[in-house]
Amino acid sequence: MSLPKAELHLHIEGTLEPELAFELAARNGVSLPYADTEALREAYRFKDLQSFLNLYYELMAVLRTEQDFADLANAYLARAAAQGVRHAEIFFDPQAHLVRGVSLGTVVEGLWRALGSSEANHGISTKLIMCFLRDESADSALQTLRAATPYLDRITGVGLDSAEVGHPPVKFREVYEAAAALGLRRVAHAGEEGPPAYITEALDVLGVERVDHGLRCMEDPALVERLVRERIPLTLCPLSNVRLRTVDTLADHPLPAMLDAGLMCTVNSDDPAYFGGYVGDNFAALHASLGLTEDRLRELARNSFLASFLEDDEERRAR
Ligand code: ES4
Ligand code: ZN
Repeated sequence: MSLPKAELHLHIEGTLEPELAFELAARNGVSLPYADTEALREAYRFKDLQSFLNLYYELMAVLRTEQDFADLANAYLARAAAQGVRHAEIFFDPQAHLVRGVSLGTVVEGLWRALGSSEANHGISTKLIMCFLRDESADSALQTLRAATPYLDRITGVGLDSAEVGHPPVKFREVYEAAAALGLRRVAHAGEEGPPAYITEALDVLGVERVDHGLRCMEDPALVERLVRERIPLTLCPLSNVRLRTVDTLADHPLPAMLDAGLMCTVNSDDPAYFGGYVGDNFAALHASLGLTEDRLRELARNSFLASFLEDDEERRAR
């Protein structure tokens, strides 16, 4: 699917393909507990979000240097370009690297080596969104925000990810207030595995402009009505939902019902190396399994630019 589109929900660490993981492991003298890429791919059968996160954090051990992060981002951008992505708002998880002794500077400078030349090399404009791990403390998130001070010119916004249930948005009220005061845009994962109340809380307490996933809003008609009225974009990730067993099959995905309800939906890949495809693959799967028409797919692609953090002039150029 090469419709021009923006990708708004993409964890850069989730673009680590098995081949690159082994290449970086060799380069950095890191040993992986898998014999080869085949054996690693065998581990990609997840029963829920946590079983995925365990592997996601484990494989990050191979990411050590600026060049590793640059190579990771370049590989993503090349694949995304081939699937029609013209703009990407890219999540990264600094705390997952800080605990391994990899500094925020290494991560941001490394990613920037690729992002800084992305328009020229791949025809993709980019923005960076720094995520806090919600299963870590609020204090750790605040320290991470402080550590990002030297890099704020390269960071557009903040997000909230990792294990959702038991870690409600309100836990991060203070850090989101601080982020807003710094002029950062705000998003958060909510309603992926967590209840609709987490979506409401992300809007009311964290002041998010966009909800990542938001799938479970469909359990609360009053919330759906609000999201429609306020035109809050949702960054849906259909193949991710299937792989993490949030929906049984793609044919059961509520996306058509969500569009019918008037929700501002976008389609994204989340962690494409783990979930069976990049954003164009998600579009193609929606067409194949849910019979979404060309018009609907075009609407989704258009929404992705409208829901982006691009300024009007940037958006015109990207489209
Ligand atoms: C994630 Cl699918 C998903 N959900 C929550 N946190 C994440 N981090 C990376 N992928
Ligand atoms: Zn995600």
